[in-house]
Amino acid sequence: MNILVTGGAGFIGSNYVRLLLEGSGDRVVNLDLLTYAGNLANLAGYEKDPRYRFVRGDICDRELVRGILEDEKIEAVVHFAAESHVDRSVEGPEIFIKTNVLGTEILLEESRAAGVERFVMVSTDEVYGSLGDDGQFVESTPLAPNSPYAASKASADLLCRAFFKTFDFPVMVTRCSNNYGPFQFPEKLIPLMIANALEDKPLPVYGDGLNVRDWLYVGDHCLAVDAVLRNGVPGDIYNIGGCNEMRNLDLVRMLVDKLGKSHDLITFVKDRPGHDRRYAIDAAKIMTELDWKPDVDFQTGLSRTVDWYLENRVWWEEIRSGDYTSYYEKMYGDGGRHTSGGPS
Ligand code: NAD
Ligand code: TDX
Repeated sequence: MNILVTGGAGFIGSNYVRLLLEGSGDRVVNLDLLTYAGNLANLAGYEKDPRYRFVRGDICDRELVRGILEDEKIEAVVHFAAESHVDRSVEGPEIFIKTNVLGTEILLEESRAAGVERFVMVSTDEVYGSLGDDGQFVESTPLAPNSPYAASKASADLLCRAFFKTFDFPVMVTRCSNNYGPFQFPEKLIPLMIANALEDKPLPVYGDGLNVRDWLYVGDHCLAVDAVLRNGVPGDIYNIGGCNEMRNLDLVRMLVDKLGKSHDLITFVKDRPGHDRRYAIDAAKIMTELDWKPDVDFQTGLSRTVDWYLENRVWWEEIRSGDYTSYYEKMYGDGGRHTSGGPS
């Protein structure tokens, strides 16, 4: 198959491109703008693979998208490209609407015109909003996004529904829980805590630290997306989850222990506005219909991840010494989240 992967230089996208190049005979075109989150180092070594082509460009560039779809005779699209960080969407929602909503619409429209046969939209569990102490999101849970990021993903997710209902365009939507693993940008919880701990810097836990996330190893997410690409039913939605709920504070403590650091590094900071309390995914549908299940248990995945960040210090040190420094200062420095909260 000729597959267009968008956002293939990011965290999940690069893991997915690697899966395709190593585990299938497919041709892969990777369209990525290389924003702050895109990094060609994530796919170092694959540039020379004759089945792989990288194109630097914007999914909002209609002519470019059209050209790639035609020239490469693209049969399937797997759409990861997005602005992906909730905190950044609180600071500046506009780019989230442009990339996540308009970009998705352009890809859908051009893919339909080009006769693309399968389109996977990588959505997120955040479209469902927040849970209380009980319950899990199922595919029919009403969408109730709370952050600008989540609202932009929900809009894109619903555009996919509209393209299926209106045009019979063969799009499948996945809604996955929190990913972790190699190549995750160190603004997200797990890599941020690992990198800070390794540099003996404070570990900023938002609010009381009792918010719950369901963690899934990135390789398992990629296998789930691939199962949906190959065997998913057009028009269907697939929840993907790790069956692995953790409170943020417990997770941070676990990381501190794995790294042999002091718990005194843990610092409670001002909460994220609109912070969703709990996510939990019922992934029974993809497990029964597509025979997928998470393979990597959390302790194994977390140790693997910690080892990767230990062995690839240059990768994250370079990121943290660039533009990211000013982001970090803005978010966590004076005027940012330095005010202490903590469990009551
Ligand atoms: P990421 O931020 O690491 O990567 C996003 C990639 O998209 C980057 O390479 C970036 O350069 C590229 N990109 C951004 N704007 C672009 C544009 N206009 N045109 C082309 N490329 C552009 O994100 P991630 O964590 O790998 O997430 C990938 C996808 O998975 C996103 O759609 C996200 O919403 C979804 N998702 C992520 C998680 C998670 O836990 N990280 C969970 C569920 C769903
Ligand atoms: O410094 C921090 N301290 C902290 O307590 C950061 C960065 C996060 N947190 C908390 C907020 C969340 O409760 O940790 C939890 C996880 O935060 P993120 O890593 O920012 O992830 P989250 O907001 O849950 O969203 C992620 O999962 C769903 C991805 O970033 C999204 O792209 C995906 O859609």
